[in-house]
Amino acid sequence: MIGFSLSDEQKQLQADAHAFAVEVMRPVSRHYDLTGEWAVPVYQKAWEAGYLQSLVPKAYGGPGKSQLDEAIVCEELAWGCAGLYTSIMANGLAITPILIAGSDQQKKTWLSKLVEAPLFAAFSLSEPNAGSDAGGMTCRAEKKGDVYVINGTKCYCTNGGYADFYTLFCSTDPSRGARGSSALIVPRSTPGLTVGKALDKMGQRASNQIELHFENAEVPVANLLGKEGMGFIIAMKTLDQTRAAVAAGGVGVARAAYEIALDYAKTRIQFGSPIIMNQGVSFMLADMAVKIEASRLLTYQAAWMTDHQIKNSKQSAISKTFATDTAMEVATDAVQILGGNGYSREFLVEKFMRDAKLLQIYEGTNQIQRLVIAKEIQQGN
Ligand code: COS
Repeated sequence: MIGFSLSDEQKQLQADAHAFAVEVMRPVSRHYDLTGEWAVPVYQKAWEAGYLQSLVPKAYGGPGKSQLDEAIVCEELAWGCAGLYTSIMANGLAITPILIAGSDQQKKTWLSKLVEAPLFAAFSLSEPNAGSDAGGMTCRAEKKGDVYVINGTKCYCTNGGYADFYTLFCSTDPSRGARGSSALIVPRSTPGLTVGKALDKMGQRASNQIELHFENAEVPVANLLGKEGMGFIIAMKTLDQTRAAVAAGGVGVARAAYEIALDYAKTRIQFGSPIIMNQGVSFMLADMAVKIEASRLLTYQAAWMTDHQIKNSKQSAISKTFATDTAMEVATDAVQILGGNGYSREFLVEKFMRDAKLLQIYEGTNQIQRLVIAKEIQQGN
C-alpha cells in the first residue's frame, strides 16, 4: 500500500517547522551569512522546539522523531537558512552512531545531555588525507589498559568548535584498513584535544567546520561504540540513515530559490508583460518544479526505508545526489531568472546558490554517492 499524504501529526510538525523558519531563521539568515557568527539565540529556540535533539528516542527523554519526521523538518529549516539548518541537522548526524551501536548506558549518558540543555555534538570522520577515502583514516587510537590514547588530526568537523562531545572515527589497527577502524565518544574536555580554527567558507557561513588535533588524548575504553574494528561499518550505516536529511536540505534550498524566482517572474515586466510569459523562463520554472517534487519523493522514500529498517544505501545515495544537485541547479537558475538582481545581495537567491554548493560536497560528495549507487546496482540491489 502506498500513501502520499502526511499524517495530521506530520502536517503539524511541518507547519511548526515552517513557522520556525519564517519567524526565527529567515529574519537573521543574512546577518549570520555575512558575519559567520555562531547563532546562539536561534539554537536556543531550536532546542526549545525539539529540533536539536529530535532523534533522541523517547526512552532517553527525547522527542523520538523518525527519519521521515526529520526530513520533513529539515526541508523547512533549510528553506529558512541552509547554514543554520546544517548546525541543527548535524546534531542528528553526530548521535546516529550512538543510536546504531551505543549500549544502553552510553545512550543514557550521552543522548540525555542533548535533552537537558541546548548542546551540540559533532561527527568526526574526515581527515586531511582521508576525505572520500574514509577507510584510509590515519588518526590512531591505541588501547592501553582501560583507555584509548588518540593521536592525529581530523578536519571539516561540522559543529566541532561548539560541540560538547564528538563521535570520532579512528584507526585502532592500521594493518586492517577500513576493518581496523573504531568509533569512540570523545568529550570536548578531554586533555590533549585541541580545536583548530574554523573554515572560512563561500556559503553556509552560519555553520561551523573545524579541525580537531589529538595529542595523546585519552578516553575510557567504555567510550568505544560497538566493537573494535566496527568503526567504518558504523560510519557507513550512519551515512545511509542521515543522507535523507541532507537531501531534505536540498529540497528546502531548492524550494526557497524556486519560490523567489516564481514570484519575480510573475511580477517583473519586460517588453510589456511578465517575464514568465516567455517560454524560456516558464520552462525553467517548470523544470524546477519537476525536480523539487521528485527530490522530495526520493527523500521521503530513503527516510521511510530507514524507519522501516530496510537497507537503503542505494536509495539514500540517490536521494542525496538528486536533491542536492537539484538545489544547485535550481538556485543557479533562480539567479539567472532574477538577472542582475539575482546576483546582488538585495535578494537571497545568490546566498542559496552559495549554500547549495556545500550540499553537493558534505556527507559524501555527489561523486562518492554515484560510486555507492554504482556498487549497489552492480550487486543487483
Ligand atoms: N553498510 C554496511 N556496511 C558497509 C556499507 C554500508 N552502507 N558500506 C560499506 N560497508 C562495508 C563493506 O561491506 C565492507 O565490508 P567487508 O570488510 O566485510 O567487505 C567494508 O564496509 C568496506 O567497504 P568498501 O570496500 O565498499 O569500502 P571502500 O573503502 O571502497 O569505500 C566508500 C567505500 C567510498 C563508499 C566510503 O569510503 C565512503 O562512503 N566515503 C565517503 C565518506 C563520506 O561520506 N565522507 C563525508 C564525511 S561526513 S561530513
